[in-house]
Amino acid sequence: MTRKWWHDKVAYQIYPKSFYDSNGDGIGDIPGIISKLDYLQNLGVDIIWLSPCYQSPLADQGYDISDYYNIDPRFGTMEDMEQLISEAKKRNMYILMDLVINHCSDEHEWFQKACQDPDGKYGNFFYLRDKKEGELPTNWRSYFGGPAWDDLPGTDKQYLHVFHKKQPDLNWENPELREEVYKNINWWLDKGLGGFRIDAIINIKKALPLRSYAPDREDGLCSIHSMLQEATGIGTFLEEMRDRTFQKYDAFTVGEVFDEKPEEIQDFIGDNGYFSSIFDFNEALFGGSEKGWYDAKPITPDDYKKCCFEAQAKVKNIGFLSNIIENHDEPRGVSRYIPEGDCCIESKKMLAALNFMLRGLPFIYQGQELGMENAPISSIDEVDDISALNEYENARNAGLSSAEALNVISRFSRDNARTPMQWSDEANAGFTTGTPWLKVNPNYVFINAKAQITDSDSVFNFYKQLIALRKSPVYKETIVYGELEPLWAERHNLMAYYRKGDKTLLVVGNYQKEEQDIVLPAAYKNILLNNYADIAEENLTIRLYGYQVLILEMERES
Ligand code: TEU
Ligand code: CA
Repeated sequence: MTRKWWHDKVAYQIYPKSFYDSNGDGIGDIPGIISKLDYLQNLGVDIIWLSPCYQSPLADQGYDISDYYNIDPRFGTMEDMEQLISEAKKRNMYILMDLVINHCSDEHEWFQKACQDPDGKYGNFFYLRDKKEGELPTNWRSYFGGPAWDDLPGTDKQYLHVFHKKQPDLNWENPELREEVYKNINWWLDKGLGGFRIDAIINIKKALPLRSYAPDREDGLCSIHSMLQEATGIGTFLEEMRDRTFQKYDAFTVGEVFDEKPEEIQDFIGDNGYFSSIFDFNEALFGGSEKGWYDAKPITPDDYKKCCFEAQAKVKNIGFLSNIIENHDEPRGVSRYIPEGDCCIESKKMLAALNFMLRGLPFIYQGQELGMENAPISSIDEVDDISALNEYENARNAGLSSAEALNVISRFSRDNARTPMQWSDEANAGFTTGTPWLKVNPNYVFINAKAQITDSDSVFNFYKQLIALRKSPVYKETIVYGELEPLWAERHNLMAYYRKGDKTLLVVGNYQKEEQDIVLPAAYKNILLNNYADIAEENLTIRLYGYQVLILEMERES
């Protein structure tokens, strides 16, 4: 594996709308991000991924772009963006933007022109089909519910949108469209971006000719996955994109890739892969159901461990996974992966260490470093997320009561991760002096950055230690490149693995509130991290406290 400049880095995702509001309009913005760069530098972050802040009607919070060359005024100006890039550079940090190229907004000029002249140049930028009475071009169900086809305004045609109807899919089969995409990517890279996080990329290749598949719900529609499973040849597009853009700049790219097959790992993230890295969604996808959120199965500690190890085994040392416990589409990791009722400082730190020490690139989502939790909702009217609103309907249609459906939504809503960042115990968690666009989680009075920065036992300072450890000259080689080898994989509520490089490290977490004994295979040399003040040991036996996590440097095996 060729070594790359980004391998030893730590990445952090910012959801601009909810990070920090600099002008009191209740919406986070780029000047707000600039003012918090020192906070991120203090934490130890090197790479910052911004969720979209391009011009957008915000139907899907910026994942619906109406102008790829402009910043939405709600987030700031192009000068602000340039300043962010240069301020980051001064701190040896890199900015990644979100590359949303499966679809644009229906308010994008291309779509407007397609409506005016569907048979002209821009009609071919989209998937258009003649409208037939009582029959859709295909029976696909969009990810956000309902048919994936809608009427193309002012015409006798329909257009495809695998996400929301305000997100028309771009036709990647058209070379003219691809040229426009590459031009835009290079334009941004010329501004000094470090690279991109690449949105929903697996959807760009449709199985042709477009056709219907067996329905999988009462609505007679089928999941987009039925089509994607049959689609082949995405590699041709991704190779072309890499060669025409990222490669020339040695940019870092991380793909939002689902459903990749083991034999495809090399193509995606091997040397000269389509992307630098892809996210590991194995844990997030666990328990998911074709029927929807209401039918999802909760994940146990043993499942969590198994998912992590599976993902690691699939990638081995072919490339680098990007490891997450949450992002802007998922519930908070601590609320999801820690058994109900057990969410506390110790268990949050345990989850942090188990995830952070995996082989790959750690990504922290804003507020994760504080142990931010899911947000309580008391009524469906409080929900903003279009995906959650659809899943609520879906659950109701399946017969759940409104209280039951609300319960489902509060577990999975994307709003859980989108509530404002908790900076302090002042009004609105110090996020804004105005009215926040989304309700602040009331627990900000005790979970906030200000309190945690000065508390040496805080989750924040634990993350800071984890980051420092990854960067320490002594352990870096092992933590970044060392192999991962599971230990005691069959033990219940225990997750342990070695990282073996020029040093041998053992990471072990007691994934339950009850104590649990382990017998070390060999003596340890150093305790690199411990979420408790002490360690209960006798010879090689350690009695782990509830949710205790240890990172031990072991004696080298001969
Ligand atoms: O998400 C892609 C994706 O596959 C979604 O279906 C995701 O699983 C869903 O949001 C869960 O409810 C990306 C972005 O991360 C997401 O925020 C956007 O809404 C979506 O693409 C469309 O751009
Ligand atoms: Ca603002």
